[in-house]
Amino acid sequence: MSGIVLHQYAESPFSEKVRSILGYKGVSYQSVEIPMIMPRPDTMPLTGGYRKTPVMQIGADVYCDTAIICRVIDEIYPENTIYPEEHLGMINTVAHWTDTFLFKVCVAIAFQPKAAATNPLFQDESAMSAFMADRAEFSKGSSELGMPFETAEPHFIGHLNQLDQQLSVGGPFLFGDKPSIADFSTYHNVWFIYTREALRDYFSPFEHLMAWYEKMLSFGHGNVEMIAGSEALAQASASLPEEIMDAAFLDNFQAGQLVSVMPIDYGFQPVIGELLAAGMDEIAVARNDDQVGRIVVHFPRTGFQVVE
Ligand SMILES: N[C@@H](CCC(=O)N[C@@H](CS)C(=O)NCC(=O)O)C(=O)O
Repeated sequence: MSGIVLHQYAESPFSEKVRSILGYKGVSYQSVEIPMIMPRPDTMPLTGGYRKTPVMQIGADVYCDTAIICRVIDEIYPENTIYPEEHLGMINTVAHWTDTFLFKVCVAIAFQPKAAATNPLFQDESAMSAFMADRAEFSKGSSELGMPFETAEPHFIGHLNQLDQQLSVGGPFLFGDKPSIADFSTYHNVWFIYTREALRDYFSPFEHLMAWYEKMLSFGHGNVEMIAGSEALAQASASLPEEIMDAAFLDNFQAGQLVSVMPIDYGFQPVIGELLAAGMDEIAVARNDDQVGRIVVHFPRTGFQVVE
């Protein structure tokens, strides 16, 4: 069986969420450092269009969106589950809110003028305009990531304050003694801001939150071997996708239909393929790629739309 290959880049907060879970679980895996902007010639043959970061590959199976990536990692490495059954509904709700609303808030905080002035990416004018043009293309058709800084800041500080208060009386993690997916979703947002030195003062009043953050940081990134994108593509070419057992179909969809799948919030780059599953938790489509052959692309149900 092929192992996990994480396609990610160092500065990506959602990649940090997955790296941290792989660290917590002590997983050995491979990783491809992808460019921060398009083109990504070693990723697109795998996803067939989806371009958010990160993406996880296992042979010829490709997982898009951390909601499914983290769940699949937990299924493969179930020890110390990050989806404890007694809190499952609430933990997933918190994780979803954090990965959508709070992330939106954090984007506005991270790219405020004070932080942009010291961001290494923005020191080179041509790199900065290439990044802005790339993200404009990425966000086309969506206003989701456009929250004004003045709106975002009170939401950000208010939430840090609530987390700090909770952690001062409970913990050590958000839902008890062990970290859950809610901790990892919160962690990558805090990491996104904390790693920008110009913004570190936001955290000074919150010692309990900082103690929690240090614990989360200490999980590290697991045992990672960096590989070239071409090596990942060769693994996909040499593999066949796993068969999907007991595929479910909600919403009147049927096996074999040609569909288009894309996120509902931003990153409206569709993946077109033959529907293999559209159940409560997962959408899967098969595609044939000229370069790597048959690939099955998996998405979480929540946060995605399927169009005939
Ligand atoms: N819901 C997605 C969000 C992923 C996301 O927004 N990732 C950012 C980077 S952290 C992104 O895709 N930026 C544009 C890009 O990398 O092309 C997930 O959970 O994976």
